[in-house]
Amino acid sequence: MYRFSFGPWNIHEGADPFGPAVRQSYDFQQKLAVYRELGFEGIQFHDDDIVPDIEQKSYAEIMKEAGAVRRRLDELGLVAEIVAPRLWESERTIDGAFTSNDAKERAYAIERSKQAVDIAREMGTNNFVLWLAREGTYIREAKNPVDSVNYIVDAMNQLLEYDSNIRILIEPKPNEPMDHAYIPTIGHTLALAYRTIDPKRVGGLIETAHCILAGLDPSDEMGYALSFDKLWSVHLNDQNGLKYDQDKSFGSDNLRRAFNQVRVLEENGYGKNGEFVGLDVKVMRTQPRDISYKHLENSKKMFLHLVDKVRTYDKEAERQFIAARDYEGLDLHVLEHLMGR
Ligand code: GLO
Ligand code: MG
Repeated sequence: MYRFSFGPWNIHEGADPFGPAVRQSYDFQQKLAVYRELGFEGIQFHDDDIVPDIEQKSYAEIMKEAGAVRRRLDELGLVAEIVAPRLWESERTIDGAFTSNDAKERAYAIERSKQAVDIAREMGTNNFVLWLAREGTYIREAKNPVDSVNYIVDAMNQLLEYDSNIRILIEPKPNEPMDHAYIPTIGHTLALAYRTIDPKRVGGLIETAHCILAGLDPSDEMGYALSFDKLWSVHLNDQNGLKYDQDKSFGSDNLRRAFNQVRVLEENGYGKNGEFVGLDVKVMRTQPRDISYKHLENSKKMFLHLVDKVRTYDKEAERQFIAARDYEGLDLHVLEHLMGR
């Protein structure tokens, strides 16, 4: 049995860099109702999804509001899967958070992250996600790459020291909003884990689209993390080639690539230690408001259809094709299975 999650930002108003919102917002309580209706149990949170206008509030107010959200989730039978500090929207992190050239801004990023660790504790999760959005450059000369990596390690160490239960899940992404990010792939992520004071508590969250943007295959990236026991969450979605980050519905661009992701997860027992099948999907801007969460429903449905495809796949035939080194035969075997032939 798989458990599914998504973030409240996945139900959105349709604004993009070229045009404003086209749908009225759903408020937080309405979004919680959608989780229940669609059979999702886990919520992926940013600190300010839990406490809006977080920068304007005192620590005591923030913890009080987080406590109230936690009680509401308990009532609804929902759980917080992850908490992530939204470090990329503040006026104080324009040049990056942990890698800003300004020491005051770097200190702010660490303080804000420690506060988000406290929020995670309040929400009952030890999964602390870092999507390192602005830890990179628009032009190479703007930052020192060695110092930048050291700053990220130092920030992680401070967080690991601050709370002995949290574990850090880095969500790598190669670009956007930056031209180049310092931690673009799961390989970079795991190397970083071993430079911290507690490598056991650092792992990864792999997003399909981010792997494709790096020119890599998502199922191989997942396999890499699984071989280290460090795939602690996923953001399944899809992406049509090298362009802006699309966050399409899972399986909608390339069914075979989606099949291979489900296969590597299923065959390696993903979910057996409580990991969620997380989605990070955007609905099309054209979608009417009252059906603007179909992308979530469809992505979950596709995942389950593909679990079925993995379980009914003829592995003995695969073994024979491999033994004969007949990869042309294997290719057709996979395609016909996906086509139901
Ligand atoms: C953007 C990321 C972003 C993160 C989220 C959780 O490209 O995928 O949506 O997943 O902020 O940290
Ligand atoms: Mg993501």
